Amino acid sequence: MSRERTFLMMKPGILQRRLVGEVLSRIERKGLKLIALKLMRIDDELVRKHYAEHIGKAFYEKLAEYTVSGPVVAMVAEGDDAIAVMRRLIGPTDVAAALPGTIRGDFAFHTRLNILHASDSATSAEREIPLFFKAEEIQDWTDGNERWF
Ligand code: FUP
Repeated sequence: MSRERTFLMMKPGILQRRLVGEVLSRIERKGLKLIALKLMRIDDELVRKHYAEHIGKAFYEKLAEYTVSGPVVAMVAEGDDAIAVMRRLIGPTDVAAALPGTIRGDFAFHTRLNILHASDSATSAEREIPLFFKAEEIQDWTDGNERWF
């Protein structure tokens, strides 16, 4: 088990469908600690950097267009094994395989609109966090519980 930071991004559909509070509450209820959060608009350059691994794939253009189509909520959450915990909470990329009880299982019907991004590895998190946040936008705080672990 290791203390990790993960980058999360609610895509425009979450705001359009007024699901920000619902999704945020699931992340907090699980126990992840939010250390950065902002409502922002992504431009074409940032979407290209964020989804660099998908450039050239058949779905890339529509994915990029969708991601810049409205504001997003960018976040950094911290916790033990935060990357794997968040991926399980969200459910698989293919929404048809996402089980009820997961965020994608409960709220996403199309894979392209699968509503929430979460880093898939520590390497991805290290690359993604500075794309969206300056160091001073990240709050390093403790709730005191760390001493029990
Ligand atoms: P994830 O890390 O679960 O968001 O999955 P990926 O990085 O593989 O995919 C990034 C985004 O591309 C997803 F949000 C949805 C979109 N996508 C498609 O539209 N079609 C696909 O076949 C795969 C992914």
